[in-house]
Amino acid sequence: MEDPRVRLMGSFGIGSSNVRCMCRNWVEYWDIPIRYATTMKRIITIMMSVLAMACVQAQAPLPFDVAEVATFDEPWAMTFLPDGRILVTEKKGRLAIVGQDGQSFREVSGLPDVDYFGQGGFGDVVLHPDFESTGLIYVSYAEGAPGGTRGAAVARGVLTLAERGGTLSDVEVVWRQYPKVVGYGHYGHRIAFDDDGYLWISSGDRQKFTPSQDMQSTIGKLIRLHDDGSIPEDNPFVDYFSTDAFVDDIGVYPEIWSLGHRNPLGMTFDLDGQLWVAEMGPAGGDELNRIVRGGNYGYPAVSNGEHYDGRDIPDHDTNPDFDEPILWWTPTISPGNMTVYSGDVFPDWHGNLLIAGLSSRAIIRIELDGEKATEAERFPMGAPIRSVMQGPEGALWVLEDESREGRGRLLKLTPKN
Ligand SMILES: [Ca+2]
Repeated sequence: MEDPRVRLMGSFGIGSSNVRCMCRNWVEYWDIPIRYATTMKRIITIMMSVLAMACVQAQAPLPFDVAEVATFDEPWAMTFLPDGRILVTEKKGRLAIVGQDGQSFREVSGLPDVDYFGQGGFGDVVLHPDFESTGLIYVSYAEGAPGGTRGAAVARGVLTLAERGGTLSDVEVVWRQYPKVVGYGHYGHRIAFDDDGYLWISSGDRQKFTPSQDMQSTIGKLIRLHDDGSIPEDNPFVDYFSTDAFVDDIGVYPEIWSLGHRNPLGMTFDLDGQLWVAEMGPAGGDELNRIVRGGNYGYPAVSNGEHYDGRDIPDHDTNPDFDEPILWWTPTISPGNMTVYSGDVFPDWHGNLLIAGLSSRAIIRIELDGEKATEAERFPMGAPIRSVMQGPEGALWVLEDESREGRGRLLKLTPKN
């Protein structure tokens, strides 16, 4: 979707002569008695000036310089190594290492096989919180299974860096989405660690709708685990079998932290440790959710969007049993990922959320105030944005996702002087 504010400007024009001209036309068209016309004209001129100013602001030049660093084939995610180099995943299954100058391009071998098709393939990459002592990295990917079924999986392995690249060894799968289903969409599979070292995984609804409300499935959920994949005893649903007569005590529900998610692709903790998730809505209704323990975010029972075939989905405000999004978007922004900005290079953005926008082809800046969130700014980038991350010095690093052309650039954003 294009930025609606840019559309506004296109339809109204911003020059003062346009404003005057339109006012005259309106007055003539509506045949307003002449004694009101001057006042009306003044009011409308003021209104149009305010609108024009807003439009000018929306069209203001980007507050950062954009430098192209490297080019990748369908890049999906990135993370920074302690030595400053960047790990970049490509959906077809490659894990690349590249210097911040775009040079010294290397590959990591020993990765799990990925099931590349549709939205599936290689996904996220994050370092273990104690990477420097453990060497562990975590990767997510789509995994094939008998019968043409698929599911998201998260594996970890020890990354050994060498002159000519890197090797992943001692690879073990720490989580698998359950159950595996047919289809190629909505894996989710964003990975994050919190300050206490818990492993968080977002699990998409696999375009299957109702499993998001099914406690015997990890589809459409947020998952919280120990770093080795074991289940924390204080997860909200570990004793769920005692509250539901139809489930036994060997289900997958102990992994679940929250439910009713659709395709959560953005997941990050703010500077106060609060977890936020940005997820793709259906036709309309993309969401920014503030995650609470055991929360139910309503999909597919409620959504501020509708089904793609036009069928209605009741809006969130029709059912207070579900947790409402803090922000939602129609037209959609299509969040690719989300990060919190903690650097000093863009001081005004400290503590803000930044969302990579795919269909919106933009970076969206969100200001937080406790439990509230406000869209503060939207930076048009001219391409679908898959990922935005903060680098070690506080600059922003961006991955484009021009999957149709089979290429996507790695960009570095620094403040304009
Ligand atoms: Ca709706």
